[in-house]
Amino acid sequence: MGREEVCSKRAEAVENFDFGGKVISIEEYGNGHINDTYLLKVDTGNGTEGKVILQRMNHEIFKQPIELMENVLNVTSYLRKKIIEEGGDPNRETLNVYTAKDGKPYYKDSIGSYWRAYYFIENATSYDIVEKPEDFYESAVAFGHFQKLLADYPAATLHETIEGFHDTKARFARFKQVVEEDKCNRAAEVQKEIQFVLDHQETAEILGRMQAEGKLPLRVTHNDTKLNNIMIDDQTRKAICVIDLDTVMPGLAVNDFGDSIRFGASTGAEDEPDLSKVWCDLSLFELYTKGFIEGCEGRLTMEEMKMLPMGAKVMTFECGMRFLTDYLEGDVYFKIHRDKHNLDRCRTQFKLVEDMEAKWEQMEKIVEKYL
Ligand code: ADP
Ligand code: GN1
Ligand code: MG
Repeated sequence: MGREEVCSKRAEAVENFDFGGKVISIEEYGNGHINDTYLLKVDTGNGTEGKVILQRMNHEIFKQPIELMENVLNVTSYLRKKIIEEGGDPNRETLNVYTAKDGKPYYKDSIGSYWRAYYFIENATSYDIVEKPEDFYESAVAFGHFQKLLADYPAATLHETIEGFHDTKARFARFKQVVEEDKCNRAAEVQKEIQFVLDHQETAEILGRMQAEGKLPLRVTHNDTKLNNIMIDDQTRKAICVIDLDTVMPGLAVNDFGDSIRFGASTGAEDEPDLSKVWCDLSLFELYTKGFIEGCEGRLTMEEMKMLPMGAKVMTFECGMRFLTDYLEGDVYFKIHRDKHNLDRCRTQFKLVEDMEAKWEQMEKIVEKYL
């Protein structure tokens, strides 16, 4: 879609919601890789300016946006009740969806794109890198707590918004197929990275096998627990709200733990081109471990806790493999902002996997301290 068409469809979407005043500005917002996110400023007429998050959902990736919004509404209204029971503020501690003028929790524009809007969470920030270790700890408590709040949620009623999202074994098989096809003739230059994936078949299979053997339970999980999917209060520095609920589905707790580690315990950005800056910081790993186990409030089994380091390694490996798959396919999934962006991202993830392998015993010892 061209820029003009985007603007016109966005304007159409804005017209079809009531944000309580006149929309006075629209800007692109955030660093998500999937949806198109905009910040709207609204003149509410009483001298105050309101803000709204408007998103064009990625229909290529989320094939059933209506089902997805059903999940989001069901999960957020469930969370709302739990948050009230705990004496919290449901307007800040969970996402709140705007209803479109036609009464639906989304708007479908005239070319079939789906738009949704969230109440803006004021005085809070989503971070792309750990600025203060305490923030990372707080995010761990919040992601653990999120899972605890949803522990009794009727999981069977959730739609699977992306099939096999963390089925690492299936992603491994698909990776091999993509290498085989090599549509964009990029495989020759990334032989080292391809070999890295092929050497890690066991990493791709272990968690799925343990789940099938009943050693790891399926729970309602977030499945995309990177630091920028949590809002941290600017004053209290508490992680107040888990956002980006598009992938809330039954999954493994160790994967929620692991995805946070791969993003937040890295000493470098996810797309850092200089790999000498990228390591797995064990003090951050420890802080997150402590916070996550606390946040889950005794819900994790002993086996799950023991497998936390494996969750970190598997999620990091899987994400690297996904970036490499996308690079080989011509950058069709993740948004990129420069040439070889997905390749840079893939390399940071594999560097982290190697570093975790080198630090494996230390990671296990850290987890043991909190069992
Ligand atoms: P994506 O799926 O593309 O990652 P997100 O839903 O995570 O999209 O949104 C992208 C960014 O927009 C977030 O990282 C955050 O900075 C901001 N954001 C999203 N929802 C809200 C909200 N309700 N209030 C304030 N900021 C938000
Ligand atoms: C995507 O939507 P966002 O930017 O929070 C992706 C995650 C990846 C992540 C890598 C639906 O997350 O799975 O781990 O990029 N989300 C989806 O940064 O594929
Ligand atoms: Mg996000």
